[in-house]
Amino acid sequence: MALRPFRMSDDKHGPGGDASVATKVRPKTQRPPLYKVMLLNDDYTPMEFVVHILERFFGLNHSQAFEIMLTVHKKGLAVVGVFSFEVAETKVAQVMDFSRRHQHPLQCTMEKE
Ligand code: TYC
Repeated sequence: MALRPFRMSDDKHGPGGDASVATKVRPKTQRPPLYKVMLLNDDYTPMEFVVHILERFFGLNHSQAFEIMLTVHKKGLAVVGVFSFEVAETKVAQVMDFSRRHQHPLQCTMEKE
């Protein structure tokens, strides 16, 4: 064949090209979306139970846990943490299961940040 077809890889100036002009390559990486995990207030779940949940499933110390519990109690809800989808989903499930097993109506939800 006298002529071969032109290929994009022949274009040394295009993306990923090797032209001798100094160009910065910035690979476009997508950050995974993050999810807020929120606790909702109710009139029945004991405060100490909520504090225990925050210590047990979110690794908060007692005073951090107490503070967030009070914020939920006063404001109606609070963000407990921000996680990847899978971790957020697991935290919500753990809180919901544990609360239900103890017959408390505590609600935990997640929302894309
Ligand atoms: N409002 C509850 C009470 O007075 C305490 C409470 C706090 C419940 C936080 C849920 O997510 C919650 N016992």
